[in-house]
Amino acid sequence: MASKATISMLMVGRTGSGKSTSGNMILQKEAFDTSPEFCSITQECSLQSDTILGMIVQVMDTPGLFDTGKSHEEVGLRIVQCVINMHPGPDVILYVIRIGEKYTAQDFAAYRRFKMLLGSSVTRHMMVLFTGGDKLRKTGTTIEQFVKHVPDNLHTVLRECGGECIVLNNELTFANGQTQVANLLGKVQELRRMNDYRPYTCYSYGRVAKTLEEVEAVRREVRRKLGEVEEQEARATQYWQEREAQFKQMLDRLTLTQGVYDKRMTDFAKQMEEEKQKRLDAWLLKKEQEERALEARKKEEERRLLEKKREHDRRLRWEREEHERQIRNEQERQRRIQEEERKRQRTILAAEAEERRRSLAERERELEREREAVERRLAEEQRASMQQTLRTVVMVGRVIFDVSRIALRLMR
Ligand SMILES: Nc1nc2c(ncn2[C@@H]2O[C@H](COP(=O)(O)OP(=O)(O)OP(=O)(O)O)[C@@H](O)[C@H]2O)c(=O)[nH]1
Ligand SMILES: [Mg+2]
Repeated sequence: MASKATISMLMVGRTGSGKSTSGNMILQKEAFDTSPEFCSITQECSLQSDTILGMIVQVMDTPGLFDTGKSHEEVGLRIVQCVINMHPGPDVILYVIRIGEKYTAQDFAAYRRFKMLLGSSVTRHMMVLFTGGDKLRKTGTTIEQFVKHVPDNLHTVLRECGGECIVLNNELTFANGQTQVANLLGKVQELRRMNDYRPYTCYSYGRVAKTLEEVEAVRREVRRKLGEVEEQEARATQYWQEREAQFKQMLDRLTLTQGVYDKRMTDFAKQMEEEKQKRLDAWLLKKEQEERALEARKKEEERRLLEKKREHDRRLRWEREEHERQIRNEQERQRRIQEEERKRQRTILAAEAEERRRSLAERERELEREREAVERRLAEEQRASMQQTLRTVVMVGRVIFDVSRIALRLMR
């Protein structure tokens, strides 16, 4: 669902009705090119936006509705593409009608074609926007008084578009027109609220046509729908003409007076018009029901797809969690293996250290033994040398003694 703070509007209506000028008034700037009176200027759809009264307002301007030099199919295709380009769709479609210009049968036919192209449910998002509010002011007429005197077909349009309408005086400056823009935005917001803030979505044409084949598919659908409307209108006209001819024949046969004939003719024409309208209404109602059914089917399909997607997401989430759990388990297992490996390494190192310590102690003991053996040998050698010295001293003493004794003897 689009943001409540963003409003997207689609302007449609006959050439010169004031779509671009109204778009400029709404956006409070010269966003779109406007045309001099009765000259078709807007050839392509164009989207402009700005922040107005704290809301982001997007306005899509369109070429004149089925009344320019272009073929109905071309204009229809452009409008349909405009709508599908406004993904997810416009919140409101402003059907612009100029006050002071006759609302003709062609205008009504164009409105019906538009409805047929986009589906009858489009009227739930449509509002009539009357331009030329300055004319009402000049004549001192209120919009309610004006609406009372519009032709029947325009009454039908107003009824189908919810009975609410908006008036703009585009002769005002942007600054002076702020109040009427605020009023317009208020009514648009009210309509959005009634539609639960859901924009109009063009189910029949699917997503935005990008490739030539997709554009061609949209064109075919537009052609088919326009063909249906034209066929229906032709059938209605033919039926009416036949009935009129029958009636004329009947009247001829009855040879009624001119006055009675005229009155009956007028009544009959009115009756025929009503009947034609009724048949068209019934046909449109049937189409509307078909559209609704199609829309409901599409919604159901969307809901099913959404459900499937949710299910898929749930499964993915579960699989991801499962995968993460497995990763965690694997990490835990690795950690344990590493821990055990570290322990094993520590035990091996400790055993090696103990072994080395033992061999060092052994070596120390050996050295100690060797040292003691050396000391013993040294001590023995020392003793032997001392004994030798003593023997030598004794011998020398004896020699001295013997010499002394000999010397004494000699002296005696
Ligand atoms: N007096 C008066 N003139 C208006 C008003 N709104 C629009 N116009 C005039 O109507 C003429 C046509 O207006 P545009 O906005 O170009 O009409 P359009 O519907 O965009 O026409 P296309 O682009 O040809 O389809 C311009 O000269 C406008 O000045 C209004 O409220 N009052
Ligand atoms: Mg224009």
